[in-house]
Amino acid sequence: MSIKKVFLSDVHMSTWIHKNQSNSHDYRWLSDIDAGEFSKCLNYLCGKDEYNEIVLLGDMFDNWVCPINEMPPSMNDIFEDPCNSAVIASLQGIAKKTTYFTGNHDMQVTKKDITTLFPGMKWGVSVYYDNRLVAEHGHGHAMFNKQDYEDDHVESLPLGYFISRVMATKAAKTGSDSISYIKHVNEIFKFLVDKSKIPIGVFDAVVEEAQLKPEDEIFMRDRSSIKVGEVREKYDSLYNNWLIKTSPHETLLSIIAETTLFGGLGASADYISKKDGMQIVIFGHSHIPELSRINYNKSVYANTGTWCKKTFQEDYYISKPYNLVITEEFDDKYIVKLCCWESDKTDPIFVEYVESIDK
Ligand SMILES: [Mn+2]
Repeated sequence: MSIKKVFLSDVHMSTWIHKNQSNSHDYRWLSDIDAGEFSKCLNYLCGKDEYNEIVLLGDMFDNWVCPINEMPPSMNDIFEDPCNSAVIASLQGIAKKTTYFTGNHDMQVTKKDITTLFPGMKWGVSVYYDNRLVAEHGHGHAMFNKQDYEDDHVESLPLGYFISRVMATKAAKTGSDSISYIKHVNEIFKFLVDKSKIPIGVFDAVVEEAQLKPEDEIFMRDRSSIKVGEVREKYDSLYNNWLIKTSPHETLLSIIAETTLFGGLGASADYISKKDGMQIVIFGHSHIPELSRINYNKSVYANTGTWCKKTFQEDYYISKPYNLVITEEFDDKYIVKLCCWESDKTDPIFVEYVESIDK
């Protein structure tokens, strides 16, 4: 007998405020087709008793991807939007064997929200531990996306929140993909000598791409607003804050985590594995499904990828979105599988890569 666990993340259920206006493109990351496939996958997992536990690893909901000139939706607006009702019903069906962890795009979701919406679902506190397996969304290792309680930033929101708002503004205007900020981080990281300028350099690049000006206003949930130029000033010291609070090494890793260079978020997985003796490290967040060896080949890093086809980073590892990570625990070993969902198949969970690791 083995214990099978399923790890899923980055579904990004949202709303489309402009949907009744002809001058706006659909800026949501999760399309209606993606949502339909995710719902079908959950229903499949619900009917299979062999999957003992389901771990939702963050960014299930999303109130970050919203143009700056709109007041962002409340979580209730997202819960009640008919475009999410099928997925929510499917999640209710598997609630009793499921734990919910927040990511960055759903950091405003509360324990009360989840236990009310999904009776029986467990609320996970920041990190999932099971012996020497650790799983978390991963944004806590990334410079632009870790929640910041200490500094006088806006509503404890990280810089990544404003990057998402700016990219959504571009997406609403032009209909083009909104996750291309990774290209800017890659470029700026490679060529900039003064690393402390990276956060503002990336923010400036996305602001320019969205054709915004410093005096443009970003509408917030509490009906206040903040100017693009003010955001730039408030987060100017982000890099130096990381240096003060962590170490030069962790600061460097937190930038690498925002890129696709040097292993991206996998470099943080390698660091955790070595530091804490973890055999399996599972992250989401990057939208890059991955299964690789870390810690001198002694440990495994898996990434749960995404269910949003249009944000899928297809240059890496596997060629399809709709990803799942499945772990199977035996007395003496773990098997970790990186999978894709293909609804037209007899067994719709298609195993792309497998790693086996002795306990
Ligand atoms: Mn994320």
